[in-house]
Amino acid sequence: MKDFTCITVTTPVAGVAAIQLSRPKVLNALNLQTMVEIVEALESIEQNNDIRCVVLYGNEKAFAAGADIGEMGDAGTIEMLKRDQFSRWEKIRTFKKPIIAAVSGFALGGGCELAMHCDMIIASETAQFGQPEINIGVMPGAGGTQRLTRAVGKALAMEICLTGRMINAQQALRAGLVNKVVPVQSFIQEAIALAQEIASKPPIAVQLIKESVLKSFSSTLEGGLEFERKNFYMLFATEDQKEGMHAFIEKRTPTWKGQ
Ligand code: DAK
Repeated sequence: MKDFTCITVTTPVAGVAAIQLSRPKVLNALNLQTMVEIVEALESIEQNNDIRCVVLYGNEKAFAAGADIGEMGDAGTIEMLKRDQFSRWEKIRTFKKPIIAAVSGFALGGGCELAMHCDMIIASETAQFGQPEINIGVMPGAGGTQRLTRAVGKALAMEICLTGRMINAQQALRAGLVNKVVPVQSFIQEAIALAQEIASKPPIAVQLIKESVLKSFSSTLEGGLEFERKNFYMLFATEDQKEGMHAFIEKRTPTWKGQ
């Protein structure tokens, strides 16, 4: 993996790529370069069959405190449109392999939205989530009003977006925004362990499960059930389905080929 300036990409264990946001001086504020690099890293990971799951994290103090305000303060509508930020976020949304956000400290604005683009969130005890855009005269622009509402419900989403207040890790857990709250010392390891577990599963089934769960956000129940059913039948064309079922019957551990 090439060297980046705003992120660091490693392979902490086989099958797992870890992307660390590395602009600690500005609490990992998401400037344009960071977004470009995240997309570039994900595109490369998507092509790499050895990587099956991704962990995205910042540091203890901040996952990301939002889009880089310094880059936006004087921008006009046309300039914002030309930056084509939405297509970058879109590429994260359509990434095929599971992504787990490991969040400690601030996940605010675009940072909270980035965490919500991920498929699961492991939070440290110090994690704080919020959409404080209201305090700087704007509003969430990368899915905050939509994904947060789906995750935590209308009442809490309204409160978070309209007041700019943050919620802590335990509140986020109760609200269903995060999967688990763990000590600060272990939030990255916990996320990597979860990613490693997923990386050990049959990859085509993993991909279709991710697509099917995400489909539930954009389809009717009927449409989603049909999508799920077709994906289910499709898996019977894979060698991994034969291997998985035969291994069960033969009482042995399956070996997945991703085919
Ligand atoms: N941008 C730039 N710099 C930031 C920053 C940010 N979002 N957040 C923090 N920093 C910088 C601070 O300016 C400070 O820099 P120095 O003064 O040391 O040079 C350094 O990080 C440390 O911050 P503080 O000194 O403020 O640290 P504190 O612990 O006192 O406070 C804080 C932490 C997180 C409460 C505070 O920094 C804060 O309120 N930060 C701003 C949070 C915020 O408003 N976030 C939302 C930004 S708007 C889009 C999609 C999405 C978006 C935009 C477009 N498209 C698809 C087009 C998203 C927009 C946003 O996220």
